[in-house]
Amino acid sequence: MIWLIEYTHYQKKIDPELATIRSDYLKIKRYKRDQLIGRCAPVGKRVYAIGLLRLATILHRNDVDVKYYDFETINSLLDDGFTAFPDVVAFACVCPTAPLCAEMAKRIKSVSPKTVLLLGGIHVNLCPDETRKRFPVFDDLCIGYELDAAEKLCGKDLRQVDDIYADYSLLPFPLTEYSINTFTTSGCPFRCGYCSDGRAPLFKASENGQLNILKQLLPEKTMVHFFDSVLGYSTEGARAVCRAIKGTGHNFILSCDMRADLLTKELISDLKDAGFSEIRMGVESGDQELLDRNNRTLKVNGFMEKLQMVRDYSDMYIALYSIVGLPGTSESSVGITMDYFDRILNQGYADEIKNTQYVPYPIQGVDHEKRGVYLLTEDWSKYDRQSFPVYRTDELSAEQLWEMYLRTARSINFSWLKSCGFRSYDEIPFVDSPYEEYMENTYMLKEKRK
Ligand code: B12
Ligand code: SF4
Repeated sequence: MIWLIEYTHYQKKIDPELATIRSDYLKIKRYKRDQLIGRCAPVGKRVYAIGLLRLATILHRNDVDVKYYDFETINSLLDDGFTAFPDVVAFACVCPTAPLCAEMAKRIKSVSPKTVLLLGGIHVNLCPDETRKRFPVFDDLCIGYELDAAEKLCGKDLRQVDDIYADYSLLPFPLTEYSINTFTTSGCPFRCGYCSDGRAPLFKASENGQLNILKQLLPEKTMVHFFDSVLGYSTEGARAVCRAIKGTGHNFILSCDMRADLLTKELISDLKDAGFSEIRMGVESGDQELLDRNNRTLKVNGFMEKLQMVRDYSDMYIALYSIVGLPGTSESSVGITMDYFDRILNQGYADEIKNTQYVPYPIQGVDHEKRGVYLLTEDWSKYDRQSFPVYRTDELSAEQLWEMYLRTARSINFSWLKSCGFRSYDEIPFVDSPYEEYMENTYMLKEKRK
């Protein structure tokens, strides 16, 4: 018997100032989305790891006795004195949860010394040697993807299953309790300097994101997000995905991540036709020099043209991702970026800008110092996008980076508020609840706004 434990998200208390900024952000977001998209079915609070679920499915289809758990359940079992752990327990982690998996593994080892403990997931694939060294509690690491990873996990050759899918019935809770993420392709054919998605192998999953199955399990108007690094890998690939999605006859509210330079007017119409209400694109920064330094090929002007094209050919909600703290960030680049974002929001080029922090995740063979990034702590549990920076750059200290992150977030909120016609957060008409997104589920926003 093998137990798989999903530990790719976790609960963490965030800085009170950031919590205030985020709660303002979620308030405007609720208002704006209600206006432009309308209400969706209630959002589930749980998170599943579709990669781990695919492994569980491969094992199950090969008659391996396997169970998928979330980390909260295992914590409760341990707290209650449970000792009957199976022969093998394997964890899926991301960088900040690797130390948490190790803590849990130690607790399991202490009550069930014979259980073989394994660690897998994206972080293990990106940084195997250092992870092995730091966490000797694991009997082994499971490096690899899909069938290859499943074989390492159970230690035997498995029957080839060429149509790998995620069997949602293997999840411990009903699917309606989860927020729904899906994908059609893994990995990314591009190589932006700040991102590791291009290091995952390219492989294709179901072209319609399994909407044909999800349709039978979820209510109408459920929000479903496609997280492909690059939808369909190309414009033509994305158009094929749209056709496949349309063919399912779903009635969901769809969003997808999209690389702006792939957009054509035909693709925009196809996205709309397939039922996409929202597209999310990386704007990252408004400073061309900074973007060049980080290998971003799409120019600032070209990006604006793409936004205009989406406006001209659809009524999709446009959300943008920005990153503060890329190598080369300075007072001046942050100033340029805040002005640029103000223009984007107030001239109606986009409906939302999500502000995140750059985090230099450890990647074997990559020397961050060569890019002007110097790590200040080796504690991986702090490597998340909401905590105080774990690094400094040639140009800025960690304190300055943090201050610029908060300043940019505040400025985006204010520009956004203004673009909605309000001068203060109190002017936003009463909404029953702030917008719910995974941040709210996983980070504890206990601090109230003063
Ligand atoms: C969807 C997603 C989310 C979703 C859902 C997470 C989930 N549980 O699935 C949400 C929005 C919740 C999320 C949150 C975060 N995420 Co995220 N997320 C992704 C995303 C877009 C897709 C992940 C995915 O499902 N990939 C597809 C599957 C098939 O691949 P996979 O997960 O790698 O799994 C395969 C293998 O790794 C392996 N495998 C996986 N697990 C295991 C376990 C075992 C035992 C074995 C043998 C093998 C194995 O087999 C799988 C099948 O092939 C990736 C980026 C990307 N495009 O991959 C980022 C990514 C995984 N996220 C990342 C991060 C950092 C986070 C956050 C920590 C960010 C933050 N806010 O600080 C948060 C978590 C915060 C919190 N407090 O909860 C990073 C991880 C970086 C790293 N080096 O660890 C990534 C890579 C993004 C990036 N480029 O920086 N995320
Ligand atoms: S930022 Fe986007 S396009 Fe660039 S490597 Fe990452 S996923 Fe690919």
